[in-house]
Amino acid sequence: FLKEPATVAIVGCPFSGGQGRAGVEHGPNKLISAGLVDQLTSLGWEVHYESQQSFLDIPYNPLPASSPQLSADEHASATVLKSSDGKEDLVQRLPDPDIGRMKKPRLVSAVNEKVAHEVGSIAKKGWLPLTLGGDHSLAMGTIAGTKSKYPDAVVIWVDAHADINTPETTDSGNLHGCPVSFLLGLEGCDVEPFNKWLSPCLKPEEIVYIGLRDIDSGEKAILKKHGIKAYTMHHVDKYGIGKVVDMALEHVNPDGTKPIHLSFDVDALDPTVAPSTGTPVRGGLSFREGHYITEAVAETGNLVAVDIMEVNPTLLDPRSVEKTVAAGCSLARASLGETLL
Ligand code: 4U7
Ligand code: MN
Ligand code: MN
Ligand code: MN
Repeated sequence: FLKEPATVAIVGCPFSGGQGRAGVEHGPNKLISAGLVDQLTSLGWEVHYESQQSFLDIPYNPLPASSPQLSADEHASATVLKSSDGKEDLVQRLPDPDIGRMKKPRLVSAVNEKVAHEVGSIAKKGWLPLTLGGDHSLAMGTIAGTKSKYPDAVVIWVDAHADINTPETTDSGNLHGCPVSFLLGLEGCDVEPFNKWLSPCLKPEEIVYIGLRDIDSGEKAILKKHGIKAYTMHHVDKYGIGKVVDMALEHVNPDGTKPIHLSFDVDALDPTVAPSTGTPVRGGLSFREGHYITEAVAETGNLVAVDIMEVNPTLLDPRSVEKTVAAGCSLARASLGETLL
């Protein structure tokens, strides 16, 4: 089965700035501690993992949790010590007030610009970037990175949510609900600071959704207006996951020749399967349905990038965390061919 690329580079993104619940920044470390590197090595992949991306050198990044408590104002602008590769530096923390409805726009933008470069340079080596989130705003960067190497890449977006709000339609202001709009360049997305580095790189016919069940009314209008194909849980019930995945692949990749970027939000899974995530929605994919998607994508031989997003190991009880982390690792392995004969 193993076609090129047979080298996977894990990009750990300990980032939570695209949403409001702390803890999702611990997702990558938990997935790694669960043994993901060895697991992927056992599948025959050459695995590169050089600890996590340092986002501390981004001046809008909030202070690490270990830092002394500061008032909100101090927190926004303090000059603090960071330690990276053992060295300590002074970092000026800049305030990051809302822009319109968008929360933490400068931070989310700066982190995603880095992620785009990182994922892009991994892809350009012919390796497969496996990004561990972190919140799903990071897909702005991962997909922009994939597109820089493979301009014709298509996206399979597995999620309870469509993540296609714009800076104008978002009610929450959380940018993890908006990455798809920025990638498509929808109305209202040509805004600073994002437009300094991110230009529209995805066409509406190059993305397909599976697993949706919580779509905002503004998002429904956007999906309709742009004719974006979405297989909701209703379709999974009606046709079964096998047919849904066939139809989804046929939609984005009718000739079976295009590179595929799989962006998997673990909240697509039912909360009984992946409870430790920030925005759970009942009525989700079963363990097998989720895995079936990853296996079918692996089987195409066209997979070039994977995101496993929104694992929040600080939510709920230890058993829930263990389940969610195990599911995340297992989805990553299945994407990289574990269950293919
Ligand atoms: B996730 C939401 F309003 N649509 O915009 C929003 F329901 O990456 C949720 O899929 C977004 O977890 C969820 O805030 C983003 C909300
Ligand atoms: Mn998502
Ligand atoms: Mn989601
Ligand atoms: Mn979520």
